[in-house]
Amino acid sequence: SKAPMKVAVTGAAGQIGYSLLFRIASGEMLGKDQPVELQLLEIPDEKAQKALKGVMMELEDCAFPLLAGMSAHSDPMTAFKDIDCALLVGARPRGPGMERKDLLAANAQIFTAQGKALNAVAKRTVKVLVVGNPANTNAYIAMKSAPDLPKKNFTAMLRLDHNRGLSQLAAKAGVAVADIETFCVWGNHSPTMYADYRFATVKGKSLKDMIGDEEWNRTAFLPTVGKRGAAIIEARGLSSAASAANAAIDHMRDWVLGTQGKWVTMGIPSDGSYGIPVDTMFGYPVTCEGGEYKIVQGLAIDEFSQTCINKTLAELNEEKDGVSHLL
Ligand code: NAX
Repeated sequence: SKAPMKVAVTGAAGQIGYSLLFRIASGEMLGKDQPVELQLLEIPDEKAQKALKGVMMELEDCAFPLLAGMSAHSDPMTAFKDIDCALLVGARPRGPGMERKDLLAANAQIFTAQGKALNAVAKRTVKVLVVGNPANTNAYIAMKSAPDLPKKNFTAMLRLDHNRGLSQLAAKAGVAVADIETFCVWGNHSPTMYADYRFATVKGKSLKDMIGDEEWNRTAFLPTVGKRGAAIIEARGLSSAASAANAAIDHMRDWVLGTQGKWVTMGIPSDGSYGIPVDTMFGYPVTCEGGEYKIVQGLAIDEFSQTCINKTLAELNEEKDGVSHLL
């Protein structure tokens, strides 16, 4: 049987953690034949550590055959030791009256420290997924704080936006989600993201043609996907958790196990493709094979798409400027 893979999860006692850990331990992320060891990080706060212990008790009570071990941590230097994968979920939420720049600064502190710890103790091949918001900028900060690790090891989660888009499209066109190919989301995980179905197909037919209604893209589709997080909070009284955990599983599984040619969306450090400045953590259409992602190249960017891409890029640049003095 395979040697266990070590997976670190931060914010492990939070809402997303509660949906995420059980699925990792059951083999849904790394494969049904792949044992895992969970290295769980929470803030040192007594309540958080106690809640983490409770989650670990429940993990024990599932008797998952693939769960080869688990440990609780309050220091990233021990939590990230020798890990193969990191899911950085824990972040500082926006408190009442907190300004955007305070939020950026609080998170910059967390992701600088975690980037340094990854740099010091993680496996050199570690795959890092940042979920905690602002996800793209937090991933950028962690990458910049880990100069000895390859930049390509750092990614941000755009997959929830991708999956939200797929479901809206499937409903509109009256097709199965699984039949939609070559759809993607560009840019920042925020309402400025650009969900792009110009290239999407269903069984070889253009989804755009099937939908017909050109106005729907601007007036319904983009605003619905962009504001979906807020709509969930409005309905549930809590932010997306199970769907976020599901997207994290999808992202990491596809990165590790491959997409068999299928496009997915990942936030990755730009290599300059599509005119995005190098190192900007940007949502791109990618395919994955052999543990590596590759940007889908050569897509035509029309005027409307360029305007949307410019807008989400401007927001990312602004976030980057907001933290540059802290790096
Ligand atoms: P919760 O507040 O339920 O849980 C977060 C947990 O992280 C808490 O238990 C907290 O103690 C812990 N934490 C905070 N700072 C930490 C640190 N420095 N080290 C370790 N643990 C730390 O939030 P939850 O609903 O689980 O959401 C987590 C993050 O995901 C938030 O930042 C949220 O904004 C973000 N999201 C990102 C999404 C994406 O698509 N990229 C979608 C869902 C979600 O909104």
